[in-house]
Amino acid sequence: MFWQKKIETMSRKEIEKLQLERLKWTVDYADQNVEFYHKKFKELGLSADKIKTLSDIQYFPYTTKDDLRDNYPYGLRAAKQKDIVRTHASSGTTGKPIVGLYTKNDLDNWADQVARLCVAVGITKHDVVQIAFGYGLFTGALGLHYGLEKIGCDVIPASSGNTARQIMLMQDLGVTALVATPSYAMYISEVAKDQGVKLDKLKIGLFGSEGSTPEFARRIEENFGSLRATDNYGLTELNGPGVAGECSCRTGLHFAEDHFLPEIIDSKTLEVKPRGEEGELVVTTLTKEGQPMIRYRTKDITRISYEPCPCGRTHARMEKVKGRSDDMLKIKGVNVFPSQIESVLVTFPQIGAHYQLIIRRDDKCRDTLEIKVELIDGSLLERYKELEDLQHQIREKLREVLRLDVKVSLVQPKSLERFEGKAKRIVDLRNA
Ligand code: DLL
Repeated sequence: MFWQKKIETMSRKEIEKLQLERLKWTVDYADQNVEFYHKKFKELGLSADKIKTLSDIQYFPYTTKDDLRDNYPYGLRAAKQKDIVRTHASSGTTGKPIVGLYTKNDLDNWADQVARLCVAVGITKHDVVQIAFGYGLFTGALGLHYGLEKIGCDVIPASSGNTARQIMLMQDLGVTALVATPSYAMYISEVAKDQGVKLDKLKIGLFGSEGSTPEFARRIEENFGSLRATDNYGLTELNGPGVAGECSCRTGLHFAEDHFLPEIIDSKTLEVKPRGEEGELVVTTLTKEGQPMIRYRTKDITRISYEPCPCGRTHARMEKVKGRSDDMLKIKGVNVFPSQIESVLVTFPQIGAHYQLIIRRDDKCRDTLEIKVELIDGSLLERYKELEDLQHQIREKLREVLRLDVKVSLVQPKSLERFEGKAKRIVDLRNA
């Protein structure tokens, strides 16, 4: 089943022709409308008419999350403010988010990109789909919502949390597909299992926004019974979900190549890697009007295959994301940067500068974060009331900044490991 069969099954030659046209348009549009790009291109003597083939994009400079942050909120906006019809945002290291800006055309294209990947895994207008992503600035919920609505599904905007109610709705409303992060889907499935509730009407899981191994996905499937877990990928900087998604073959995520031009680079040398090699995904938008991105460095590690897929789709397939080249953590769907944690910890004079972040997966398969931090005065460990108060204050402040509940453990002075080179503060015990 296809959403836009003609586009999804174009020959490689046709795809590349379309990409080249759109690439020239995007570069020219960014040059004309975004001072940030205009300045950079001018310095390097670059312009759209220098682009003769797709690989000429490699001469253009990268765009990074820092560029978005430094130009927050509107420095990379290309459309006029009166033409922006939606703004989303995702958290960043400094507390300032990065924003996603959409024109009416962007929203239409976005809904098509999402509809396409949902249809590719078998969603039809007869499906009843529960969205268990948090509605708000996050792109996940509204992104999936409008794509699914465009297909004609019955969309239930349940939002995240209140797991007992999620399960009740699924039973009562005959839900056939679930949108969630893989970890939340796992949690829902465990609770349902504990309650002895059978959710066997559920046939498709549209999971994304964080990585999950195929083994993890299989466990979700076992718990639910009849559900097939599928993976889709995207980021706020590139609309949100809809950049790539699995088809029913589940042998990679088809990249929406008519809207996005992918490259794989070496994160250290910044050189473009040969086709098929693993590296950091870099993406140039091809149709985006609100905030076009030229060679955006996603920091996500993957590889891209141009081999034909048995499903008949010709768009390249991206391997499941292996990890990030930077150290952003994603806990219960929330992006957490170590530097955000550090910025909170340093405001407490009672604690030292050394800390450790321990990530575990609890028995309900949710990721948890423990922050170990050293006390300046070890005798506080014997003064329980004071110790508890301090722990509570730190936790509250972290909750405010991260919007996440974390465990704080105050430990003896000088008890944490020291490093001579780069500190390794993250201890990931999820696969231990
Ligand atoms: O997570 C967009 C999204 C929402 C995608 C819902 C799919 C479903 P951000 O919050 O900006 O946007 O986070 C983007 O999350 O750079 C990846 O590191 C990670 N990520 C997103 N999808 C996947 C996935 C949304 N399927 C960052 N597998 C990205 C692994 C993913 N990582």
